[in-house]
Amino acid sequence: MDIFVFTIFPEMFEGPLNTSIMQKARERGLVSIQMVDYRLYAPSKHKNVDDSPYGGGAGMVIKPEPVYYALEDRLQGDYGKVLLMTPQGEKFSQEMAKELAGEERLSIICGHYEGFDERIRKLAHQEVSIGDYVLTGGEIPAVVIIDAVSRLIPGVLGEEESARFDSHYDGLLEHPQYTRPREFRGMSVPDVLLSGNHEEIRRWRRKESLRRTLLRRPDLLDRAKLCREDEVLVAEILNEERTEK
Ligand code: 6GU
Repeated sequence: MDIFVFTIFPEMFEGPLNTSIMQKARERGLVSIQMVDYRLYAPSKHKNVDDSPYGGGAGMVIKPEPVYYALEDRLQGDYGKVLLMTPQGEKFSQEMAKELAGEERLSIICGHYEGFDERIRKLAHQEVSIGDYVLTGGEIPAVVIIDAVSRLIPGVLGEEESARFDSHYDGLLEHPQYTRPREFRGMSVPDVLLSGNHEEIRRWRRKESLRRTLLRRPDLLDRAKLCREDEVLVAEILNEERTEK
């Protein structure tokens, strides 16, 4: 996949996209990511990318020319899927990440501090937000999207890791995990995990996954597909949680 990021702060991408799994994915040629500083395309000699709003008022607005010129110059007519990062966009989700992972090229436009001139929106196929809070710019949201999409590209995660997520991402939260030591500061690993009984371990994990989801994210449980065994486990959990209190 080819990703182009249009930003006036390309340095904000350096750490996250040159570390760990993202770095490996880029080195292996599974994802190509290019940052384009659209300030270089500003028409004035002072290279300003923003200006005050027509009609007056506080704040600044990102001018259309730098963004249009940057995309025209760097994308050579192949824009791919164009995303505009804005708190007014559609909320990013795992489902959206899956859709975007099927694209050959993504072009991501980021603003900073200020709003976009409305004509910039015409370039975008989709406006995207990462959640209901306000950040200083679209750069961190763009990193979030690039990370979430890249790990779905075949080969980016190891075989084992992707299989783990495939089987686990059925809309439930993960069950508790333990590693050595068996006891630490009076906190011990549940006996069932040391039993060697694979069927019991599977059932325990499923149950604790359901318990965590029920207690922390009941909204997810409404959408998850539960089998007959799950319904039995949920009934057990509700009993246990009732008698706990
Ligand atoms: Cl995409 N941009 C900004 N500035 N704030 C946000 C956001 C985007 N998504 C959530 N908050």
